[in-house]
Amino acid sequence: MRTISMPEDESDGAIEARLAEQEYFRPPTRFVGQANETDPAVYDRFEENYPEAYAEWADLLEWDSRWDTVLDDSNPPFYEWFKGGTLNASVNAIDRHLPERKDQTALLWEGEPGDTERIAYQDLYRRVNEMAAVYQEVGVREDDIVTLHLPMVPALPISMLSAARIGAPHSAVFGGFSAQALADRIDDADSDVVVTIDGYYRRGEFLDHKAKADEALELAETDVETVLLFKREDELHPDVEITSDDPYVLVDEVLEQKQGARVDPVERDAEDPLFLMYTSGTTGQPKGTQHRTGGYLAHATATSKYVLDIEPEDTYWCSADIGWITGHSYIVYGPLSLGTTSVMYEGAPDAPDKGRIWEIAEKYDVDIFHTSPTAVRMFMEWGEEIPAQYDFDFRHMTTVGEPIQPEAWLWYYEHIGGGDAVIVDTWWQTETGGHLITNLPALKDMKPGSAGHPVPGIKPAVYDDQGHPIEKGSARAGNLVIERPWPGMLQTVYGNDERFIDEYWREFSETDSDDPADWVYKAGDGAVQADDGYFRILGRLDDVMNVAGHRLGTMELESAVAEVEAVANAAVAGREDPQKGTVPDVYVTLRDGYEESEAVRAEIVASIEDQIGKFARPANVWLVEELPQTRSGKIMRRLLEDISNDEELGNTTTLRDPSVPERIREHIDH
Ligand code: 6R9
Repeated sequence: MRTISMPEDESDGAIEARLAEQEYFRPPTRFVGQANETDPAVYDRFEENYPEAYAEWADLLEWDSRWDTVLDDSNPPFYEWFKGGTLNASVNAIDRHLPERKDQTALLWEGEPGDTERIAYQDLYRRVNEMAAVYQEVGVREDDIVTLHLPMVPALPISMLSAARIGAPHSAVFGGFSAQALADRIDDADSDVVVTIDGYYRRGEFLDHKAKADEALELAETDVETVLLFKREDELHPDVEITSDDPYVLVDEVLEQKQGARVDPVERDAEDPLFLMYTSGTTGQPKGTQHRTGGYLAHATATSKYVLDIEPEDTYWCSADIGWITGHSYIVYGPLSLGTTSVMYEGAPDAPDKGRIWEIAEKYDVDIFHTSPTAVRMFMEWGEEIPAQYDFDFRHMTTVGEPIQPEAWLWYYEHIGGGDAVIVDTWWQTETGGHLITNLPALKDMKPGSAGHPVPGIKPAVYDDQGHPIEKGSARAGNLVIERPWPGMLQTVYGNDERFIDEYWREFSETDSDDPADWVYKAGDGAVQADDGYFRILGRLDDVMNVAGHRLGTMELESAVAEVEAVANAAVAGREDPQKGTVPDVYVTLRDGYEESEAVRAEIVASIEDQIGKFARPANVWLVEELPQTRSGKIMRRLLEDISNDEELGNTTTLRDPSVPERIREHIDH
């Protein structure tokens, strides 16, 4: 792993000296004194009493009827959690807080232009009930899947919670995804109701968002019956048009008839799905990660309480987008189930200037701050003078989504945390629902660069490629696996149990066994476990890239490139990037009769933007004469990665023509 280069000034030396002499950092006393989990026995309790101890997590929720069995593992890997229990997620996030905190702010939303909304629990209750009535009005019934394509506006959590209220699983598609990506997800889920908005603000510009839904309706095979359209402002944006034969319904018009409506929450079985979240895998087609209601909500809520240390009185801000899993678990479901105040920000961190994040932190007196290493590296590049101009004081800070280099960690600790906030580095995945490897912050020392210890009851291990466990402290890296089930785990890949088994279980499990001990979950990440038990996560081992904390499949990118007429063959390699972690480099050979040109390059970039979204734009498009292929015709991406990262070439002996990589290197060098 490449490290970040620090600016050439005094702090450079100081930070390095500190890292060299100090491997662990004790959690600040002021934090420990008030933490939600201070009993070191919690680890042993969960270990000795697995899986029953997870009842403690479920007990943080309000159940309509209590479960009979904490874990039914009779049919691995189709585990069932809190079997026999029933509950409703919107009741847990809203209704149950009303007696005590109806006037407390639930969502504190800040628009990019500076408009704000404070939504108290009582307001959220009203708006979620009314929106649930809108869903019912347009014919959404229990178990129908509702697709949400919304930016960071209150309509997004409201649409999620109201779907949950009537037992309709939501499938939120990140707002930055293209029309094609939206259409693919609508089709895979066979979802005939879509929720969108006319537009939103990004760096001062109003982006027409409805245009993507228009196009997705054309592209999708599914006959979408209704598109519920929110408005970003009081009036529909003048550039946005609706014609009478569209399936569009203005949400506000229906809401007007539904004022004061109350919709009884549907009692959901703990195992009924709460939502789908599509994520990239090793094939071109994204997978619909299916999450259950009870286990997921228990996991998100308990980790929000014990890892993020959220109290109802706190103002908590996670700067992720709700369209990804981090926002689902740690902006919406976890924090609201605890009855806290959760901040949402619509726009870019540098709009109108690079102080925006800290200005919001100061304005709302944020206590707990949650962001990605990519953001930390960006803040670091912008300079510590910027946060220094604002008056904010975090008690707790989180990182998520990618490995954080010790230098970036230390900068975050000193310049954002002021040296007296605790930091948790949280490792988990869309599939895991909630944190799996991260410290309970009052109980374990911080170790920059390491995610830390497993969450109580979680059993991770590192295996070599043959499936043999690698001893901790051996300094050998291997495959990160989880050896037994946990409450927040995905139920399956939507509509495709086979793929669920193939992608996550087959490699390290005995798949014909009914004994859960023979089933091991493969995370797809590389990891090392040190002598002290701390896990360090190294990044993806499979064909998945982590670009600025966003997951992208190499195959997805390659199929987008292959759509371009001029392209004969395409391969995508990850290039390490000091800010985004990894960026995609595209290598392409052209079909006979096509010449290398800027136009072809532009077409390739445009195709990626159309098929996936602008956030997936490649760093480079290299048009080359030949790709490194084995004698059997397999493209060796690994070698391209060596070229992209200017590293020594790995083994080239299996190549049909071993001189190809060097020729590519020469070609792109000038
Ligand atoms: C929550 C989320 C999952 C992948 C995961 C890994 C990487 C996440 C990390 C981390 C190192 C951490 N990842 N957290 N790597 N340290 N603390 O990000 O979900 O979008 O599904 O990505 O992100 O590679 O496999 P998702």
